[in-house]
Amino acid sequence: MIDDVKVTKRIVDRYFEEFSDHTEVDVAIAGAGPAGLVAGRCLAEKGHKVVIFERKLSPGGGMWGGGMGYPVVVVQEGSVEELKKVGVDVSDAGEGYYTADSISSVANLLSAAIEAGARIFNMVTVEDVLYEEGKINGVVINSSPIEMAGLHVDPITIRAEAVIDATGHDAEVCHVVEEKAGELETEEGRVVGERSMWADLGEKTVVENTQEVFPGLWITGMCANAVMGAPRMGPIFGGMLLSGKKVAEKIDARL
Ligand code: 48F
Repeated sequence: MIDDVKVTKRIVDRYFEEFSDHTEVDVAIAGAGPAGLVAGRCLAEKGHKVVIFERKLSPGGGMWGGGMGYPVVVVQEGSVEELKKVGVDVSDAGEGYYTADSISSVANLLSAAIEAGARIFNMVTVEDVLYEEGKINGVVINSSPIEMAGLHVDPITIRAEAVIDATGHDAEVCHVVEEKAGELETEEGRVVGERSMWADLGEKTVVENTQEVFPGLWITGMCANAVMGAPRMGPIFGGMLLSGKKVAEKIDARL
């Protein structure tokens, strides 16, 4: 016989045990798009304790829908291995372009991050940072449904050695930091905002722009181009994957 209350208790007990275990981590990542997922997987593979907070119900960010809802993504030479190594079936479409099913791409990136040990909590929004003595030491989170309902409920705090802003086009964590903690350590000192589509340049700059922008705060993926005022690139994803890998390597070297 199935006891409904036992089902409830199993859910609550497991959730809070796992949540409590991730209140102090090596790396906290805001956003489970492709860049955040690759960063989380690579850091977990290197033995770091990683938590990823994703605002939406479904992690995966902007990768599910491919281009304009056609569920196919493009990756290019030099990044195709990043999809192959997590088990995505990639087709050579000629002239250095490769295609993959976008749903399979997200599913495999997600599964690989989880298997490596990165813990993803969905429906959690990063709304602020823990800022002590000149350094970002964690993230301040709230339940996304609370945020969406506009309820006046105080958030809670997670401590982390390093925080990654992987929130994509909106660069949400960086915006909070520039407003509340101080200038970013970039040439402009602030989030410049992304520029219009130019895939060739955007794909290069997204990797170059992957960096620490404030003590303890790192940027990856589309967020890196948004912060630095570089172009968007549409449904080509190689740069996102390489940026996630790069931020993981940089943080690993620091921790
Ligand atoms: O937007 P997203 O996929 O960012 P990305 O990993 O990849 C960008 C590409 O998808 C695409 C592109 C590529 O060529 O330009 O847009 O850089 O994923 C960002 C994730 O962060 C979540 C959001 O729901 C999405 O899943 N997110 C955004 N703000 C917050 C957040 C927040 N404050 N707290 C938690 N999650």
